[in-house]
Amino acid sequence: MRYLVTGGAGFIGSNTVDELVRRGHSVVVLDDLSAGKEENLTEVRSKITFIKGSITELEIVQKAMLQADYVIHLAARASVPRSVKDPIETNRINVDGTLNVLVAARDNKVKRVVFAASSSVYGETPTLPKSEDMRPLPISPYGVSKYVGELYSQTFGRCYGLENVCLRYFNIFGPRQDPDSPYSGVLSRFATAFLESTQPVVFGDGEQTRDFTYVDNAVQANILACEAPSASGGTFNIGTGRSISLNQVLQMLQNIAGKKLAAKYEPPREGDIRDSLADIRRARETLGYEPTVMFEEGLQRTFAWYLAQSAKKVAN
Ligand code: UD2
Repeated sequence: MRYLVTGGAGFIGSNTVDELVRRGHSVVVLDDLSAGKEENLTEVRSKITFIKGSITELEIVQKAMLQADYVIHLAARASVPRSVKDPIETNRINVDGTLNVLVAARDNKVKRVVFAASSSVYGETPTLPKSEDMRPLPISPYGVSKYVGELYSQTFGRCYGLENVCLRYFNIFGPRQDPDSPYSGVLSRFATAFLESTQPVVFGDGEQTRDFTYVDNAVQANILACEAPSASGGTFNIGTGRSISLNQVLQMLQNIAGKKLAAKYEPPREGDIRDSLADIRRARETLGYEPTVMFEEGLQRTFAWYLAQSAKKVAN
């Protein structure tokens, strides 16, 4: 099968591409390298087609889409605080860009589009765990942009018969998550703070909770979502079904890294959700999804990866 992975040079994208290549599929990556890195694709570079370009340009998306069977649409401007700072840019990439992907998928008659949605669509709905039949109430422009992406995907199913699946990822982390931007995911920031013995910064009191999900689980979900026979039109939470607070994460990292670091507590971020936890029953039942790497093991693997990366840097 031929897969187009938008954002395929990014963190979740490149991990997905590795697995698709391992399974013998043909893969096209469309990535503008605004967040992704070509080095994430080093191991598979000779086996894939890489197109440097943005989903905001319909012509390029159309070109990348040629002969695709499945599209895994991951290209996005991630980050809640970044969307609070610049909602127009988040909308341009996440909403307009997604619309381009859907139009090109429709025109090229692809079998199915899998859209990377987000747990942020739930916003401050009080009930935990979050289940897909709860009404979304996003509290950040990022959450809105991901919700609109879902609505567009499903509407393309209804209007044009385009098969689609929306995956609400819950805080994915793991190797290749970029730690270098102020908007990077918290685990990449914390892990590198422990490596470099700098102070991890906690926004708020650290008692907020997340269903941190190791990237292999998201990769599994992406591929299942393309293949599962009765999944089209569906929205699925992709998490682990367990959550943990930032303070607990810091405690675990102290044990893994074998050092104690005092965190620096700063005011909470605008647009932040307090607690997040996935009900994953629907993904289990319809996609056959089952998280294979739970949090602690994922954190150990992730820390080991950042450690190896920094050793490589020193060696060069
Ligand atoms: C949201 C989504 C997630 C994904 C992601 C993409 C939720 C619950 N999750 O992640 O599914 O779509 O957006 O960007 O909406 N923090 C610190 N110190 C730091 C960095 C962050 O304390 O150095 C805090 C931050 O204030 C938040 C928590 O850590 O309370 C998680 O932040 P994040 O940016 O890693 O992810 P989050 O939850 O915004």
